Amino acid sequence: MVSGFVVPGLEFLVFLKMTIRPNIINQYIPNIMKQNSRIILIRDDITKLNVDAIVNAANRKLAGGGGVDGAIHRAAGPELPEACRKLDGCPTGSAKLTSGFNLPAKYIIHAVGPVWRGGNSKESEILESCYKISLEIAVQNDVSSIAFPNISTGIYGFPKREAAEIAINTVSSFLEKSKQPTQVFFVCFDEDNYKLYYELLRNK
Ligand code: AR6
Repeated sequence: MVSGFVVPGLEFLVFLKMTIRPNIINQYIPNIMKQNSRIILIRDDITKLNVDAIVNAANRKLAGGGGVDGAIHRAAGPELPEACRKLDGCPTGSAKLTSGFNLPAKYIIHAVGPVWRGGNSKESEILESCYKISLEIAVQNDVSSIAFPNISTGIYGFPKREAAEIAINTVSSFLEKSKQPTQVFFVCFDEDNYKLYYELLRNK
């Protein structure tokens, strides 16, 4: 946990913490909020969050896998692969919606990020598209609160700083133009990503 940054509205953050993950109140308090409190940075396991939708870092077959995809499939239960099969895959840079099944979240938005191939294969545009299309799907489905993992920064090897900048800029631009979603959580699992997001959001 990074400390020493004064955040306005701490009481609200504690309330928020209880709302999104009621079982573990004291483990952390989300500690950065931006864009009039609509962007919130937390370090947690995305499968535990009680939000309207969580985003999955999926593959084109929507077949499940390792990383956050594996964690989501384990937590959502056996109905999820069945629902994914019916979607018949998803192009890279796009996203598709399923129910959250056994998750606290109502929906899962499966976004397929780019594999990093050195930076000259439109990786940045494709990653931006993942965030944008996920947000569009959220709006179409009345999702008020959505949580993003750090798409493509694990097994797919996208450089973390560049990915964090793309994620933050894309979400910020979207929120400037759209009243929904009202809350966007950036959920970091590893320390590197958490520190990067913290630094980028604090300086924004
Ligand atoms: N909650 C939140 N974030 C997590 C969790 C979790 N429970 N577990 C890992 N992360 P990755 P990718 C973070 O590899 O790079 C799969 O096999 C992790 O720290 O999950 O987009 C798919 O099927 C990292 O920052 O996704 C695809 O084939 C971030 O999630 C492929 O991996 C993304 O890492 C997708 O690779």
